[in-house]
Amino acid sequence: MKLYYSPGACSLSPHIALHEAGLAFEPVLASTKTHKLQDGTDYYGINPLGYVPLLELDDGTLLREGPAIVQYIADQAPTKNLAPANGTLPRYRLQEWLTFIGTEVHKTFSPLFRPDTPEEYKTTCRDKLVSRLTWVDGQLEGKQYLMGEHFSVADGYLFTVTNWAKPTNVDISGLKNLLAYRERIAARPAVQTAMKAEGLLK
Ligand SMILES: N[C@@H](CCC(=O)N[C@@H](CS)C(=O)NCC(=O)O)C(=O)O
Repeated sequence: MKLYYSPGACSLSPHIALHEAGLAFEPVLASTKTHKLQDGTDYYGINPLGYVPLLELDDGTLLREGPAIVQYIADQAPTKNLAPANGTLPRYRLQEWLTFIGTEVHKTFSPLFRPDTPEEYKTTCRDKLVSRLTWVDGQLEGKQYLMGEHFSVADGYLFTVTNWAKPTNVDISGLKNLLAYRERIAARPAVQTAMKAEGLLK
């Protein structure tokens, strides 16, 4: 498999999932700025949408969209318990989290990275993020992970997008459960390996 990624982008979530799953893969850097690979290949020729993550399976099949990609990865390593079994209520709970993180958190951060976003709208995004993450903070009360006692691919995704709070000036300093949870995730060997591979940690 190949994972097309950009350092620190949302592709860190499947990057973490691949290491948690212990699967063999090749990371391929695709710049979200130039939309080129390191060898100069036009990334639009591989993913016409131009964004990461993108997972290329061994038979050349391309899988897009972070929440779908991390569930695919989890299902390749069922003994690692990165996602509950398909068709069970806990699996829908995981999908509920992945959808929430994607639509309510990830995509509210995105405008904060764009230089052309009006400041007024950036304030709206920051307020919405604090409100959504305050709700997450309450959900984490008394829990190790989003799904309870076990780390799941939703945790890798939430960790990835909340990494962006600092560079975008979203104040999560009062969210004690979320901060403690982030420390727990950051300490995981697979998370450290993925972050080192992306040059985010020494
Ligand atoms: N819907 C996609 C969104 C992915 C996305 O927003 N990727 C960003 C990085 S976090 C990106 O590659 N942006 C560059 C671009 O859109 O050209 C998913 O959830 O996988």
